[in-house]
Amino acid sequence: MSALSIADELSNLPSSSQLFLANSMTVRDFEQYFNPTNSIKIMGNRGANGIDGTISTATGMAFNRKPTWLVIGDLAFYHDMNGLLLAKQNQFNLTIIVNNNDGGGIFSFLPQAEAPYFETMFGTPQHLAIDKVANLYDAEYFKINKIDELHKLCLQPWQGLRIIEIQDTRSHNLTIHQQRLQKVKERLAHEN
Ligand SMILES: Cc1ncc(C[n+]2csc(CCOP(=O)(O)OP(=O)(O)O)c2C)c(N)n1
Repeated sequence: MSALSIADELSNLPSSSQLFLANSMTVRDFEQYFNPTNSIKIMGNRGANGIDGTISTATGMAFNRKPTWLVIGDLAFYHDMNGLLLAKQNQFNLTIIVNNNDGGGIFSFLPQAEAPYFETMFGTPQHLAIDKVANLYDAEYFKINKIDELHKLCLQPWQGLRIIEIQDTRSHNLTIHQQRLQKVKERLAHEN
């Protein structure tokens, strides 16, 4: 599975849903490829575009008890991990989809992706186990690798805090984006 299939699948969210988009690739992917079938509320933290405070802000969005989704990369997730405490304590209906590509996927799109120091300075993999984080905060945890599984989770009602981990690699993420862009270019060339 890939980040783009998350955007594709969440387009089926029911109209009562709310969606919070993390900075880095998530907000860009959804801006370019998200095409919701229902009218849903979408929020994000732009401004200085920090990856800090994301879980806390999404938890604030879930304060109204509506079914709320957060899509986030692994680094932004770790950065604000203790935001999960507030969601746990209040039993907000928050589902967090962590796109775990073990580091900052966005940097693979930049020229320095070829540099010898790339992993240490930009990739910054943390090798942390998200199921253990879910366990710490009593969140329901799912690790999924098929779009059908995400499809089912999107449609079924739930209570409380859920964490859905989708594992990817940064190189696969880059390839998927290049392929999707190529398809868009071909379609546009065909239509013009
Ligand atoms: C507080 C803060 N620190 C550092 C950065 C620089 N930065 C921008 S994107 C990014 C990587 C984010 O990685 P991840 O959350 O896993 O998302 P992905 O790039 O894989 O989509 C970093 C470190 C930032 N924007 N904000």
